[in-house]
Amino acid sequence: MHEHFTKDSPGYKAWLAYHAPGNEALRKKEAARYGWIASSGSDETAKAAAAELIAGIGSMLGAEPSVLENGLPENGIILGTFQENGRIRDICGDAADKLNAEGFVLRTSGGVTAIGAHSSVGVLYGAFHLLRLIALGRGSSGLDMIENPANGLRMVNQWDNIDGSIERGYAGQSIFYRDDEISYSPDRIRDYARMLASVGLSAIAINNVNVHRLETKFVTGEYLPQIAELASIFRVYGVKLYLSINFASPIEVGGLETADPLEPEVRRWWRERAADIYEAIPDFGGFLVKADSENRPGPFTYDRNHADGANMLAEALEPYGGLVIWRCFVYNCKQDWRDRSTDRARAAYDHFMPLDGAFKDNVILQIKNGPMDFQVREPVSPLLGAMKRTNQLLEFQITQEYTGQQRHLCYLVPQWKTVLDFETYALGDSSPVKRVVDGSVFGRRYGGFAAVSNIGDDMNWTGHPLAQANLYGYGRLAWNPELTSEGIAEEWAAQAVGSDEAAVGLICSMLMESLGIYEAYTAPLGVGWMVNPNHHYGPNVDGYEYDKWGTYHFADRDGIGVDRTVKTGTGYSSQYLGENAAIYESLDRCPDELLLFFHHVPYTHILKSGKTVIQHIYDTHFAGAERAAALAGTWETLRGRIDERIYVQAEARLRGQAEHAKEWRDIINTYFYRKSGIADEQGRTIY
Ligand code: GCV
Repeated sequence: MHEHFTKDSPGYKAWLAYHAPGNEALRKKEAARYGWIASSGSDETAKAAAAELIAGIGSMLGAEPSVLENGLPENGIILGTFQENGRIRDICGDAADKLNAEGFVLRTSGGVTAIGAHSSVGVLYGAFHLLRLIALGRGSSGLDMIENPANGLRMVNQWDNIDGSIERGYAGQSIFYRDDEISYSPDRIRDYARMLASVGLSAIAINNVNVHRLETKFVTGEYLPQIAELASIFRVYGVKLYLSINFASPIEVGGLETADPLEPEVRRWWRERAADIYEAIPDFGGFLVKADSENRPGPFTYDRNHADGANMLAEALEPYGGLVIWRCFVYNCKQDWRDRSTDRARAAYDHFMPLDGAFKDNVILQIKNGPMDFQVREPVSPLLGAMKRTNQLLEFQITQEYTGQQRHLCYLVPQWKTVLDFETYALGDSSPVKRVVDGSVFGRRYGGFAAVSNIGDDMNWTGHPLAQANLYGYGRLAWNPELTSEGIAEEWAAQAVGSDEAAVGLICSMLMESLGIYEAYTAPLGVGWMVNPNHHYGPNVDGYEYDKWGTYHFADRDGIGVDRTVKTGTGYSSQYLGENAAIYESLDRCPDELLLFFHHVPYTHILKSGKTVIQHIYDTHFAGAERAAALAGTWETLRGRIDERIYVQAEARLRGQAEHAKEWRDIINTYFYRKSGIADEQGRTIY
């Protein structure tokens, strides 16, 4: 069992801490407004919504609202579905017609605030939103708002293994598994479900996409009863459970001799598994599949393509409304450095673009946001927007595998916003990525966001307490990609840290600066990698240059960068549509921040900024290390103004980051000084 679990641990309540607002007058006003609560829903989700309001309002406003079974006093909250409650329907009026199945209306009429929706989960989302408004001091005046989630699928992927480890996890062990067993605290799972639902997340794959021996059996009767129990906890909060499956399961647990997707006995085996799963979990979400990727089995073994593999599984899940989420992270992981034509960045497009239109309707392709692998800076995957007849899900990585592993502060929301706002030119010039993946550009039925979660059993969930902002922000963006990075940072900090406005302001400024700082002292100008192979932490400029999983920057004494042009390189730039292809192909037009992703240039090449590449490397690395030290300094000014225990958790990490940034600075600067022989114009210390 998970013995150290306690809800009073610092950071445990995350953004659901429900701090009392600092402004006493406001608190009194709101307490008067929300004095009672009447809920008409009787299912578990409706009850959870009411319970959350009671606890949250009690904690923030000083008195729990009274629960009304009958009668309608003046100042309070009435919540429920339009079907169940005529009063709510009347208050919400025709706003109800503008809602989809998960949306909600918040509307005040006289002293009554109604939370109305077509479904209990919509009501739950409305309750969490009202609590958020109260926490932010925005709940005191009359409300009139309609919210629908922009994306149908809003998912997290746990890369958790049954031995309790988490692939790329930086916040302790799994909250789901321990010592080769499914083992968890129901309370902790419930609190995770609450956190997910509070930002509108609605789906979870509970095991690693690299499906090992025991996890392969999750689709069998040996594990299904326990998995069904987990599903029932998540169900209350509107979160559907998915399983990552092993493509070779028919062989490994089914005793068949093949997993060929066109073999009738293999298809039958999967249909039987689907029947068993839906018997145990009637609202099971579906399968998440990593196939023919990084040595995992897949349809290529049988000379079949990915549509053959995905469609076989889709056929098995179809009778129950289940989905197959098929990952596009398929590439040759054994590139030889002499081979300049193989290009990992090209791989997803090269594999999947020819299959556009070949997938069944209940298949969704999950595409990583960048074509390589969650580096701090990559161009947007050209596959997004290219496929017109295929459902698409955008995959982000909340866990900070390449962005400081939750030891460094790196608020990723601005990076995700750049991806979401990227114009794909898929249909004229109004098809940004966010509109492609929500399904609207091509009228697709399914679409949305998936992301690798960053939580573990550390008491504050994410190790670095400020890394909670990434999970929070991911959920908020999946619900509404129009929200701003600053707005999300403010929301998170005010709810998680408390009501000292100046402190919240400082934390927000730290969050907003952090991505740029991390980028400044790590790999330059979009070239990526330069980390230690395997664990991916810390500088190692040639780590991947000389590794069998080769991923290159091609630095030599004359220059650096990967030539991905059509004219002289791998041709990757041609995978983009419209202007994008021309911009990336052109050395003059390519934006500085992606220059070395697309072009191999001499160190003396002049950037748009007016600096040479080599001077840019020196300047950003000196400045990046200084800015990392300044982050730690800013945090020190918060001592005594926020919860001391949270203060201490982050202090140690920020100091460590400042030290580690110096190591990055020195290793990168020395490497390029020795390669190029060109001195720093400012004569600073380079070892
Ligand atoms: C789950 C990267 C990570 C792997 C991960 C893989 C993936 O390569 O380093 O740990 O495997 O991505 O997304 O499947």
